[in-house]
Amino acid sequence: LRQREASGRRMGVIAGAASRLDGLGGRILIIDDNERQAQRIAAELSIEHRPVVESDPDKARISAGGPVDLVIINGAAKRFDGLRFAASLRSTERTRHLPVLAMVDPDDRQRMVKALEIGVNDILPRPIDPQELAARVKTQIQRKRYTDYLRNNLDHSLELAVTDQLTGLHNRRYMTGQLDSLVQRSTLGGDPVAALLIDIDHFKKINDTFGHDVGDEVLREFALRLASNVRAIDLPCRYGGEEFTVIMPDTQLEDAMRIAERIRMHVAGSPFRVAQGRELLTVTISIGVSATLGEHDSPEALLKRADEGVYEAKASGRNAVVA
Ligand code: GH3
Ligand code: MG
Ligand code: MG
Ligand code: MG
Repeated sequence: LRQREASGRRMGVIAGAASRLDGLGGRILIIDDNERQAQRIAAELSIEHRPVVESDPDKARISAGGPVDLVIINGAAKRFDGLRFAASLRSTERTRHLPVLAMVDPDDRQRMVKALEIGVNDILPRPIDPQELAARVKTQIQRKRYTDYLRNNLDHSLELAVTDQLTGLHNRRYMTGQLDSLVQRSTLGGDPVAALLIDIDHFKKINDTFGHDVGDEVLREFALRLASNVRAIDLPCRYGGEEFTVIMPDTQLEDAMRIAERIRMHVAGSPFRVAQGRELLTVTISIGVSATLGEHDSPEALLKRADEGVYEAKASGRNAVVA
């Protein structure tokens, strides 16, 4: 059964990819100052695609920044330099990944070579043969769909790798990487890095009394309050379970203490509304604070001192900040 499930999931992935690849009609931007030629190409393409014609390069640039799947450009336009325009699409972030087909006269070897040097995706030899046009356009759009799909998936998995799914804060792995480089910079003579380690008080009791789902709600609400009470340069993270960290670049211990105290009050000061508003819970936290001490300090030692602060805060009766 497990094997069937696994292969079912694989099928799902493939079907998902395929469904993104079918419906190959694309938005095609034709950039050509030869209006008759442009309209002829547009008419050919309009059976399967949505072509738009621009004869003015400034307007074409604006259109290219919008939702476009493919650019067809006259490489031998009269009123502007088509190949230069194609090169500028390549050097602009927004249009870098757009496939470009350049219409070139096959006898014009020089222009042909230049087009390929610029990195156009394919050449459309003139005069344009409708079947060849359809085939080359289809190939480019198919590739575009697939690379878009891969790029979206990559972005998604990169985000998953650095984000805690329950709270949306940074996760421990991301925090550790950032902390390593910040501490290294500070030991080389940079400003101190401060760390807060925050542990929710008697969290087990919240789970035991109201259930794990309410516990999760408390974690999410806490994360919101945490994120809105630190500065833009600080990194709030879920360290694990009901423990959180805030990494504070360029921060002295005293400033970190003040921010920790502000967070503590914003948590203890107003109750958490959970379970669709049916419960109001007073939540408190214990915070340990530390800051780097010079050239021999390390991320591990920094976090250990913050952890000792948490331990003392708990021992002193909780709902406290200790450096
Ligand atoms: P203390 O004041 O000493 O910190 O007491 P505590 O109950 O908060 O400490 P303890 O470490 O004993 O309990 C932490 C609990 O957090 C235990 C664990 O089941 C719960 N927990 C960890 N991760 C999650 C989570 O993602 N969701 C929920 N709902 N509970 C979690
Ligand atoms: Mg704990
Ligand atoms: Mg504990
Ligand atoms: Mg706790």
